[in-house]
Amino acid sequence: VYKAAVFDLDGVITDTARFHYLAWKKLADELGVYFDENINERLKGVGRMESLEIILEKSPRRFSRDEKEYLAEKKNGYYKNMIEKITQKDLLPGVKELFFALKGRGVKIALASASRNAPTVLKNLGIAELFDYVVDAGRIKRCKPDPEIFLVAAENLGLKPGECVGIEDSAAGIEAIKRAGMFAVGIGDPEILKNADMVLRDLKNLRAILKLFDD
Ligand code: B16
Ligand code: MG
Repeated sequence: VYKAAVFDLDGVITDTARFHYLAWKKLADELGVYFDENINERLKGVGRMESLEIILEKSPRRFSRDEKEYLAEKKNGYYKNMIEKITQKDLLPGVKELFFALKGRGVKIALASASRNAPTVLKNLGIAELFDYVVDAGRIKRCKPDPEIFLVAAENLGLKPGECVGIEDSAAGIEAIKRAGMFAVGIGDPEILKNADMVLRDLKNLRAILKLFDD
């Protein structure tokens, strides 16, 4: 029986992917580098620097380490301005209900987001205090699909990975959960999330998830 739910943030709890996209798009336009929603798909669940590398693939110019750091910082500034406006209304459907149902069952809740801005987003969503543990993305060395972030979450909850359910919207995230040895719930397109143990369109289907913790 599972004792904890380890959530991804972007695309599961709230749709910050849209803000990441708009912030990267602004930077890419300034650089005159082509960027679209398709390329953006590859950025999901991937860290800030790794995302920048993907965007710069389309540039004929080479950038130094310092320039890249400057550009990543610039994008982060745009992103931070955007997430300032996040409120409770930006919670995806079913999230709040699921959290309260999990709490009621004594199930632990953790966050495994690659975003260094995750604590600000949780605070603005009004759900920060519902988490038993939030992984500090700045301390994670290897990004998803590496299992590190999920393993750190389990360890800090004092649980074995096999006692945890991971919930993710990206293919890289599902791979990370599976490699960590957790049960993987995919949220979104079953085609993209085919390696998940269970796929749901969204979190509105509370019963399907809660069943994992009741058996
Ligand atoms: P930041 P997740 C990820 O969040 C995003 O999916 C990804 O697009 C972003 O680049 C990454 O966080 C880093 O975010 O620049 O705020 O540190 O899906 O792991 O919750
Ligand atoms: Mg995500």
